[in-house]
Amino acid sequence: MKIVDARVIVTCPGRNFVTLKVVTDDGLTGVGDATLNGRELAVASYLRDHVVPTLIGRDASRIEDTWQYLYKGAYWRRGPVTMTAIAAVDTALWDIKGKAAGMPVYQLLGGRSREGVTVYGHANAETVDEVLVEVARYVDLGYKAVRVQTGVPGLASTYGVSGDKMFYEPADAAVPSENVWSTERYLAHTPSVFARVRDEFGPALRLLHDVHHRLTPIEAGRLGKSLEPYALTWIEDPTPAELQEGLRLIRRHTTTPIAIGEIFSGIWDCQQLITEQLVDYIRATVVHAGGLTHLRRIFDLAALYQVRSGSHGATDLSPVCMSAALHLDISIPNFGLQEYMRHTAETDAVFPHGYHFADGYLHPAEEPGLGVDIDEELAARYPYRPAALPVNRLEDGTLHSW
Ligand code: EZ4
Ligand code: CO
Repeated sequence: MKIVDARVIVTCPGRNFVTLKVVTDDGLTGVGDATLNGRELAVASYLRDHVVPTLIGRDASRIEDTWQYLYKGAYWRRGPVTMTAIAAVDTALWDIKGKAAGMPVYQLLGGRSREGVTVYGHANAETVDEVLVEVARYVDLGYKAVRVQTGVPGLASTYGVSGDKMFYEPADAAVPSENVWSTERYLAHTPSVFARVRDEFGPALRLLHDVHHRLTPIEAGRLGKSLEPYALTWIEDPTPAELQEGLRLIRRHTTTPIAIGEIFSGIWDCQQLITEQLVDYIRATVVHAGGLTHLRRIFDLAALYQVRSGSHGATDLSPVCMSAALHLDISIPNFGLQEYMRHTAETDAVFPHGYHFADGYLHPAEEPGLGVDIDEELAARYPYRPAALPVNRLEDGTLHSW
């Protein structure tokens, strides 16, 4: 089963996506997501110029060996561009493996460990009154878990809060737009949001909140402590995590669970977070953390330390990534939650897929492989448009962590 072709497809059906499509000599095809939000063309070039030439003629059945070849063979290890490119190849090869075996990929990963993949949606609005309406919309759709974000009084705009509620897109301008941040205003406001939401929806609804890396560890400890009465399932990215030991300080001050990892590219970004039990959920995902092969390695390590998965699933992760993530989610023993931001109808049309949402759960496709494809003709109608994530400044103009 030799690889005879590998195409890098860049398309923008409402937002940019990069996809790798691998073709074998016996006519099988596999797809892998290679989208790195705001840095898409760097990965497209990495694949086209440096990876594709090494794939032609390679045995498509050798998934692990190909992973090691691309990781060790490049000399330059890790990093989001490299790991996203490796992820695309790895995902496409798993897709091909499933098709060759005549099984959905989750069967090759050990079969089902649960009936469905519990997902959470994003309720966001400027005010608390408005966000209650958004939470209710998700509850009416059957969601068991909802992430809640509001604007902060006194701040003009806040990352994670947008006009379009179901199809939120943070990469909103070719040159980054700018938000202003105040930790003081945010910490004063946020507990009142969750007091209202918990009071309105009762104890069973799982509530989450994303801090988007805005706080220092001691500030995050204070936030977690102030949210304890409202029993959140997690606070996400309370602080940037390059300094893994920094999470110890948060742990000393709060029992609010912590989820980190949407920007991680591999196991070396989180091995201390996991082995010291400094987080409760690891949010790495297929496309940015080296594909199914490497993400499974991270989740296996996490299982030893009672850390669950909570994979990133925003709109910049294509339906190809979501399809792959669901096969892992349904099979691993330590699944926690899966983020699920809905894609637009244009995106869904470019990426026909077999997964579906019902009553708060996503269900992976049952056909052989990952159960997702890219319509290349349709994709060609949507040329790339530069779009970057916003930056964040403090009120005095200091560049701040987003
Ligand atoms: O900022 O996907 O939890 N979800 C998030 C997302 C991320 C974007 C970055 O590309 O934080 O909105
Ligand atoms: Co996040």
